[in-house]
Amino acid sequence: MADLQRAVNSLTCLVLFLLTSLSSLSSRSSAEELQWDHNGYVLYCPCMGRFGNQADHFLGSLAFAKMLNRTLAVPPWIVYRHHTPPYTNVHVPYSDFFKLESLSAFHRVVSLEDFMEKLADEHWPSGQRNAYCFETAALRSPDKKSCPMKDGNPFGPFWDHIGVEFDRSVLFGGISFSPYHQPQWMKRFPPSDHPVLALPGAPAQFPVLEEHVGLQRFVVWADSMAGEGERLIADLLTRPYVGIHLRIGIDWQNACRLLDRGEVGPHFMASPQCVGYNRQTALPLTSTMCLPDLTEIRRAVRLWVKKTSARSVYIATDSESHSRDIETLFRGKVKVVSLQPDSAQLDLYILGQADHFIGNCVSSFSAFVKRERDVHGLSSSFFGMDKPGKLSHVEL
Ligand code: GFB
Repeated sequence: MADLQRAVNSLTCLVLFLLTSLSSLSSRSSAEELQWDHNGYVLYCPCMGRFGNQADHFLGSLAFAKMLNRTLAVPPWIVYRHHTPPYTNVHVPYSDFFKLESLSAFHRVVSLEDFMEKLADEHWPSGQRNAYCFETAALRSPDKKSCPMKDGNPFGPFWDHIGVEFDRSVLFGGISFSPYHQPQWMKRFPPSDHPVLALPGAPAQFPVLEEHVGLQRFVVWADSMAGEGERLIADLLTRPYVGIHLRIGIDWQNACRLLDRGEVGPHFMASPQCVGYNRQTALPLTSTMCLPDLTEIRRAVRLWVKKTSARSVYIATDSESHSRDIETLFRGKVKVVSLQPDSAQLDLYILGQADHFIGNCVSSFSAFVKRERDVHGLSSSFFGMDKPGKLSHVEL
């Protein structure tokens, strides 16, 4: 009798186990299946600038999608590999660098790749693919009525990579991407008639608006990137370490000349991050802040190494690292490390984790690091500005 009872018990356990497994399997597969969002989608090409510029635009686009209550189709990053193989643009899925799921805490997203692979055939088929752009942008086309979606690089290669041809253009004017025009967007482009808003560029401003800076907290490094970054930090650096970003290459020298010639004011590229967003009260932007010379680099590094009792310095650079000059400052007592990583994102990761960061106020590459550090309450300064002003953060 006892044996029979044991057998029944085991059978019951087995049935329960099978039922639980089956139900978890079915809920997993239904969760993984992408459902079409009847509130519509926003698609765009991150066609302006390199990583830092694209990241600024990404935050604004995320806010725009939320404002219209549409799912954001998160585009891949465009990496320009014109000097190294494959000598062309590389389209890197968002999730190679960052966790897509962390964005969902703020708003609904899908990767553009998944959108195309799993949703587009049925819900946005060829023949029904509208392009949306400002009338002024269409004026550049031969017939003055077509959105320049695929004109030139990186536009053409981007949409080719995604596998999209556009069938028709829908033009608009008199509206901007700001919340002020939200009602007009909803009225003009209801998702029932315009399910997919595909735009030639990001529906966002550059640099990122002050109210969107805080969205950086939803941009979380992928485990693979964090793992590789942590391994490098553990192998090469001794804490505390100061991370510095030397943006001093030839393109940057040319850009900073505009400032020297007085052709731009204090608001120049990413500079609102340190001079302040308010144009009336913006602090002066000096040429040292844009292009620090060796004297300034040495001064700032010496100051922050001393302040933080740093035992190593990590130099990320687009050009010369000046590591010898920095080493001699400390007579071998501070370890100076500079990699030439294949992926610029590893530099960003290591700078983000430093005990103190000295960035370039005008560079959006530095701005990415500064925003991330602000999220985690880590200290940052800029060359030519030891005490950057506080932003009047609007929490999102
Ligand atoms: O990121 P980004 O938009 O910042 O462009 P800016 C600069 C690019 O240069 C980065 C490389 O995306 C990297 O590919 N780079 C710069 C670096 N600094 C470093 C570094 O420390 N380490 C590594 N590994 N790579 C804007 C450009 O740059 O500058 C615009 O987006 C334009 O297209 C303008 O050229 C003048 O805001 O600094």
